[in-house]
Amino acid sequence: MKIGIIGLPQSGKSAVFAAACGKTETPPTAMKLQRAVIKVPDERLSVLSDLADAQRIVYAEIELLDAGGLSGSGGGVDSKALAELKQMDALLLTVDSFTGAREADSDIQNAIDEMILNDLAQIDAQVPKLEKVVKMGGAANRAQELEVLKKCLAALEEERPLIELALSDAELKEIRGYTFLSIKPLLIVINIAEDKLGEAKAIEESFSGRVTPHRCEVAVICAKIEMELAEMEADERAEFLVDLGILNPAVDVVIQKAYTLLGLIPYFTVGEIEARAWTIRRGCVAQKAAGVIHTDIERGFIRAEVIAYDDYVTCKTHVEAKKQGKMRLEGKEYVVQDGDVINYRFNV
Ligand SMILES: Nc1nc2c(ncn2[C@@H]2O[C@H](COP(=O)(O)OP(=O)(O)O)[C@@H](O)[C@H]2O)c(=O)[nH]1
Ligand SMILES: [Mg+2]
Repeated sequence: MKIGIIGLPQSGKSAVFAAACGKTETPPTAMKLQRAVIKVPDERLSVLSDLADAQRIVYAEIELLDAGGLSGSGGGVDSKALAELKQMDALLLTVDSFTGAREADSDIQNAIDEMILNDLAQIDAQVPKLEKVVKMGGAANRAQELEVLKKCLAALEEERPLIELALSDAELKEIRGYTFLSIKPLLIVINIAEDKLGEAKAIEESFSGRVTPHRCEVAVICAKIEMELAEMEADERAEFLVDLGILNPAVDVVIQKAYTLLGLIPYFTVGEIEARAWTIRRGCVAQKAAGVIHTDIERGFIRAEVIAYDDYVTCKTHVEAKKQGKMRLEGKEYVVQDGDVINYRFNV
């Protein structure tokens, strides 16, 4: 799962990227594309790890790309960056709200408009071609594709991002071959000044109400402080967080929101060796979820022993959970829930 960071030059893209990777320095601007695999923070894993006395924790991961290239600045779009962005599963837009020199609302709107224009150019060229094909009856199975494209075109012409259409899975499948930008889930990261941290919550609320199409989220961060946090030792960081009056680094919240926005949830496996998060799509059933660990487990699936996270924490061990009737035996069609602790019975 890949997330691309976009935004105006100097809006804090590289700062957010660095903080998310636990790096301390922003790289020279000449280095345009940077990639990193980052861990999705989840406090539940350390709780589980402690309970089971596990040797290690394995977090869920997502891939982050500091891409630039699409900014809403109206300037030319870097074609290499754009090609990369089209491959992303979601976009993260950083907005400068720390210099006081910019209007966050219009920066957001401009970035969304730029995506819309880009998609429009792609669709505009495609619809007449496809209409011809369908009319000639050459490819009956593409009539549906044309339907969906027209629906998209209508939305774009009304200057609405495609994500707002909330297309069904079947519709999305029809246009899988296109790489639209405004269809990607969008996380807007408002980058505020250090002295505004106290207002972070209020700022977040004011933005969530205004600029949120379907599957769009807002997070507020001071990227500069986040980079400082990333630089610190654990003790020092804990102290600093207390001083700031917050529980977790804001960048953790950003990563968690991005993960959720992608429609992903984790389930856990817990043992002496490791406490581990496995990533599935929300709505995934037990047998398919098993395949994330190993295709053998999916193929040979018999039952899933499932303990809800809270029950596990209350009972503290698999054995005790079983004794108290908190371990459920679920079949292959069971819809796995966020935080389920699972042990598979399988046979290969
Ligand atoms: N004061 C302050 N400066 C920031 C913040 N975030 C980024 N900066 C600074 O703004 C400049 C541009 O940030 P950078 O991440 O390189 O922007 P990019 O061009 O979008 O990658 C750098 O000098 C950062 O140190 C912030 O939250 N507060
Ligand atoms: Mg940069």
